Amino acid sequence: MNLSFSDIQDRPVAILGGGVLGRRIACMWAAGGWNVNIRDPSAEQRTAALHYVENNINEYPNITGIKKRAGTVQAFEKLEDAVRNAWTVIEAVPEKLQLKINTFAELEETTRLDCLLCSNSSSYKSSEMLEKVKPETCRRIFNTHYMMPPQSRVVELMTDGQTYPEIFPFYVERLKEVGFLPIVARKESTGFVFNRLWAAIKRECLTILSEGVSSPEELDAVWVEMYSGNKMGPCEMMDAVGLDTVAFIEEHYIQERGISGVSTVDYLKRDFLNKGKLGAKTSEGGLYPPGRTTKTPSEAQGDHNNLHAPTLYVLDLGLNSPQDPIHSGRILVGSGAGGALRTIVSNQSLPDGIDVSIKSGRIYWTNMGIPNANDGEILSCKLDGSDIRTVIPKGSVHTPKQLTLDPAGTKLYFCDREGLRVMRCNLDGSEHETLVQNGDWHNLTATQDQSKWCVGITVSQNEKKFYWTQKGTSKGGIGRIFRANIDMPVSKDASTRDDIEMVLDHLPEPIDLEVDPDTDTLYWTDRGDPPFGNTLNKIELAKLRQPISASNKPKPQILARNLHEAIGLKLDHKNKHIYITDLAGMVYRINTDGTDKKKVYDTEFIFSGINLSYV
Ligand SMILES: *[C@@H]1O[C@H](CO)[C@@H](O)[C@H](O)[C@H]1NC(C)=O
Ligand SMILES: *[C@@H]1O[C@H](CO)[C@@H](O)[C@H](O)[C@H]1NC(C)=O
Ligand SMILES: *[C@@H]1O[C@H](CO)[C@@H](O)[C@H](O)[C@H]1NC(C)=O
Ligand SMILES: *[C@@H]1O[C@H](CO)[C@@H](O)[C@H](O)[C@H]1NC(C)=O
Ligand SMILES: CC(=O)N[C@H]1CO[C@H](CO)[C@@H](O)[C@@H]1O
Repeated sequence: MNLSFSDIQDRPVAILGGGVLGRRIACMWAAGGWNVNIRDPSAEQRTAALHYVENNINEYPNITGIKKRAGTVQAFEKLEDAVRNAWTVIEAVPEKLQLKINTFAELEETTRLDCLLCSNSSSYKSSEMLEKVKPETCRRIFNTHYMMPPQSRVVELMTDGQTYPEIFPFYVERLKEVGFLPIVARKESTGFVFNRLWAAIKRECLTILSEGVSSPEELDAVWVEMYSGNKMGPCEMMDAVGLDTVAFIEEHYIQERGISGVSTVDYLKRDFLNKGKLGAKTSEGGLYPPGRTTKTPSEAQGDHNNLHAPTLYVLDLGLNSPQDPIHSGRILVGSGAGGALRTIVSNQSLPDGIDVSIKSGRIYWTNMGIPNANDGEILSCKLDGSDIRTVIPKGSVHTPKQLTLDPAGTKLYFCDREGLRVMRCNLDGSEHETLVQNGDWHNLTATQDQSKWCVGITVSQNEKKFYWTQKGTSKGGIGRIFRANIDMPVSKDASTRDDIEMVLDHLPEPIDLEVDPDTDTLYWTDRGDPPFGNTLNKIELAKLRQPISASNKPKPQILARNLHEAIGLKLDHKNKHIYITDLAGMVYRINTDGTDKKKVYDTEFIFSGINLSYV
């Protein structure tokens, strides 16, 4: 079927029945910009419907958030007058099957051939109303079951078994445009979606009452406490709780009642548990894809949301402190779901890179110190911020930047910007060694050459390599990413090693890096100028293992734009999110595929590094 907006945009929506629901449906469509024809045989109902619209239509946009120039609403006695030129007819006549059958026969005669014919019936499938219509007409008939707009805006759509499938996405769009929340039943089903769910709830309530287990008052009190205002549906809730637990609980009912587990436990095992999909606690997801139950502050949050949100550790450079911008850096602890940011360490001198090891129970970070002085240091503390210890003392590192634990959790790798080098050491600072040396930092000319400044670092255990950025001048377009082997080549040192490969060049200004071993992908932030800078980028490592030539230059993919001096990034493997910090005091979260960029924190801080844990 050929569906196009331009064919319908000047045609009315027709509603058969101007009762309590019919007039609300009319008001929704009209407030959404459509001209609406109501048909009701009763003159009194017609007057009442129009009066309702007149009194209420201006309030609809406040509730739906849809601000459009309202269409007109007219009421007709004769069906033919109301539907003649309509692009859709919504039948809301009394719930008597024979009446519905006759209505569709009449609509076949009176509507245009492309008019979409909808039944509001909730107790009959539209396939039961097709007795008197031709086969072609059956293909443009379907159910649209409205709840109670404008407060309850759900509309359930369902095929009559023969409906053209392309009608559904088209109709869903039209419904969304006027503020409805459409859902489509994928096949015919008595009770659609909501009423089946509701039936199960009613069934269990009655069973509880019939067994004398509880009273209506207590049952309702528990429901109100658990669900009213709890912005979480039962499917999200099951994911949050864990599908293994849900199956375990249902198993008890199966044993005790002798009921079948085919569509509950067997279904969960076959489609989810056997595939490692245990819900929000696994990176495989559950009923929903991973990350779904972890919400950002702008989203409605229920009691069971965010059970699997990561704990975030972010560094504030402290530059906004009027008293002492150089010694006011801090470590803040927050959550992937937003909320309070707690300071656990303060008075640091320009902290830049952070890593957390739950295994060793400590946080490690770099303090750059005064950028042109040889006074950087690396410190560690317990997870609560206490017991601050020196890992690398002042004088042994010039201006340390991003810092990362290797995946085994035994070595700290870090870049030293004005020190022109990449270094590593054990967690207690022992075996401190230089891995890459780009020049002599004692030489002022050399140390001011920004193309030699090492900034971001990540370890790729699978490849036995580490990657680092050399950002180049500010917004200079001469940023590069390099890699070298974790093991130093025999009889070489940091200045003479011959295994260094440049894998990407001419980047705006790349900063922090992270390798995802699961997807063999390299991610990095870039604080250069748009369109390619101030972005989050990724590239498949496989592309960097092929021979690179002028004609075969690997091209990064931009996942997020419009950051404000992007610095830190951190992959959340469990939720399949990436967190990004920037100097404008923002923490953003996006999906690993680049969709759904959301703000988690919007602060007055100046953020550099970030790390996370699941505690
Ligand atoms: C549409 O369906 C609802 C739910 O079954 C029902 O309450 C309502 O009366 C129907 N609409 C109209 C206008 O008849
Ligand atoms: C709804 O919005 C209209 C137009 O902006 C305004 O005049 C009216 O006061 C609002 N009503 C309520 C209840 O906020
Ligand atoms: C941080 O420094 C300020 C000013 O020097 C001082 O008042 C404060 O006690 C220090 N805080 C900590 C936790 O050391
Ligand atoms: C300092 O570094 C510059 C640039 O790398 C070099 O040309 C110069 O020879 C160096 N000076 C000394 C004294 O080594
Ligand atoms: C850079 C990085 O990923 N560092 C660490 C962040 O925290 C997690 C969880 O504690 C560690 O596994 C990472 O190595």
